[in-house]
Amino acid sequence: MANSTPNLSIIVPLYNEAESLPKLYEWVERVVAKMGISWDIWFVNDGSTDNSQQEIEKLADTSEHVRYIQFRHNYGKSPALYCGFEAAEGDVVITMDADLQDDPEEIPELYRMITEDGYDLVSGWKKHRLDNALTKNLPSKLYNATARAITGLKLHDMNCGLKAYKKDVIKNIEVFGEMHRYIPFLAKNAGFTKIGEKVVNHRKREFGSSKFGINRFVNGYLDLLTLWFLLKFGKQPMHFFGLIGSLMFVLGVISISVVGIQKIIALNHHEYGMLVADNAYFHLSILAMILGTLLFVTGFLAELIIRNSPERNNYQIAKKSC
Ligand SMILES: Nc1nc2c(ncn2[C@@H]2O[C@H](COP(=O)(O)OP(=O)(O)O)[C@@H](O)[C@H]2O)c(=O)[nH]1
Ligand SMILES: [Mg+2]
Repeated sequence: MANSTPNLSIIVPLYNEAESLPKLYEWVERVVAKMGISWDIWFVNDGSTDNSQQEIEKLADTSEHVRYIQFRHNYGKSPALYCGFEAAEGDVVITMDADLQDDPEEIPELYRMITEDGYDLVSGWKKHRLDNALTKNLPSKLYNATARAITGLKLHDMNCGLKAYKKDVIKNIEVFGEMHRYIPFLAKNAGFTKIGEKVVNHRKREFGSSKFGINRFVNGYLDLLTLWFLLKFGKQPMHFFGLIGSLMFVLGVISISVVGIQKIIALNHHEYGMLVADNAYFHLSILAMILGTLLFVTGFLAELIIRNSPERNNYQIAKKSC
């Protein structure tokens, strides 16, 4: 099997989940063995400081299905997925959390939805979530509502760790920073449109504790804004900065002209009262002109950066004749 492409690759990013790993592997193996397909499982150990690596190597010694990547230190879930996606060769790829909150019993149906129903990506939906209501479930609902509005994807649980992909998808997206929360959006932007959802069973955490606190939502929102901005103006920053920069500048010129004309008229009438420098509009006009110029220059610099980016001519090509 080592040389041929497996039908299924499972990727498990993990950080300090030693207690869960043996049970997780045993359960996954039990479920996948019944499917009669070739498969492997990639544990991406993100610099765990507990016994996770020993547990993984123990599993690798006894099973031909187990592969692993060990980071020297903790980089985050997105880098772990990035490396998993690079390494995995399965025609279908399933990602799942290591903490046994994702139910391995979901694997066959997720696999079937990709291979038979033709989905590019199926995202799990933890409809009955067994986490703390106040710190997890409520913020998650708000967050997903915003994500739906911004991304246009009708998913209820964008950040669910349990997802299935066609190989093409994972080989054509680049997960970086903390963008693992928006993989469906990255896939959509890469041109993969058949994105579905499956209600999945959610289990209570058996061992250890959650690694993501409330700050994930703050970072999550900021990342969402970045993504939206990149998608809308990433390739043409001048369309954004240039437009508001020019508008502000023109507004500044108009209002400073009005201030000047008013002053000339006043002088003609021999009214020497207010100095131009005492007129609030004078300062606002100058501010608008300076800000307008800065925004315009920012847009121009951004355009120059893009023109020099090695990514500038990266296009998603679905098919090409020889
Ligand atoms: N690669 C990597 N995985 C992580 C990190 N933090 C958490 N994880 C894994 O991501 C999955 C979900 O994390 P968890 O703490 O259970 O989040 P929760 O289920 O949303 O509370 C688990 O498999 C964790 O081991 C990290 O820093 N790097
Ligand atoms: Mg969890």
